[in-house]
Amino acid sequence: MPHPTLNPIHVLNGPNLNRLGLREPQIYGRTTLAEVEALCHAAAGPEGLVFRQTNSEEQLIDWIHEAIDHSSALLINPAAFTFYSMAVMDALKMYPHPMIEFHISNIHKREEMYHHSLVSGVATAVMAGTGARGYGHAVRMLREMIAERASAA
Ligand code: DHK
Repeated sequence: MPHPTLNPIHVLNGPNLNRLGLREPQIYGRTTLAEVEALCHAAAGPEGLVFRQTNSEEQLIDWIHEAIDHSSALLINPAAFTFYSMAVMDALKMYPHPMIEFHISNIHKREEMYHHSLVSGVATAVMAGTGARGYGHAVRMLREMIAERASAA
C-alpha cells in the first residue's frame, strides 16, 4: 500500500542495462535487470518504487522530468550517458530531492574514458563498484535521506 503523503522512489537505468546478466559478466556480473528490479522493490518502503530502463537519451530525460514532479528520491544509473550527456546532466541539475548516482562497476578503476562523470557534480551521493547488489543498499540509503529531510523540515 503506497504511503499516502510520500511520492515513490524512482530508479532510472540508462543504455545497455537491459542486457545485464549477458553483458560483459566479468564487469557487470550475472544479475539480470529483472533481478535488480526485484532487489529495489524489496528494499522500498511504504512510499513505493518506480523502476525503469531505457536505451534512449530522450526517454531518460523525460523520466527525469517526471521524477522531478512525482518522486521523493532518485536512484540513477545513467550508464554511458554519464560521461558525455550534458542534456542528462542539465535535467538532473533540476532534481530537488535526494539523488544517488549508481554504477555497478567501479568506473574509476576502468579505462580513462569512464573516469569523469558529468553527473557526480549534481548528485547527493555516488555509489560505484558494489556490483548489482548495491542497488538495494542505495534504495535503503535514499529512504534514510528522505526520512532525515522529513524530520529536519
Ligand atoms: C554501466 C554502463 O553501461 C557503463 O556505460 C558505465 C555503468 C558503467 C555501471 O557500472 O553500471 O560505464
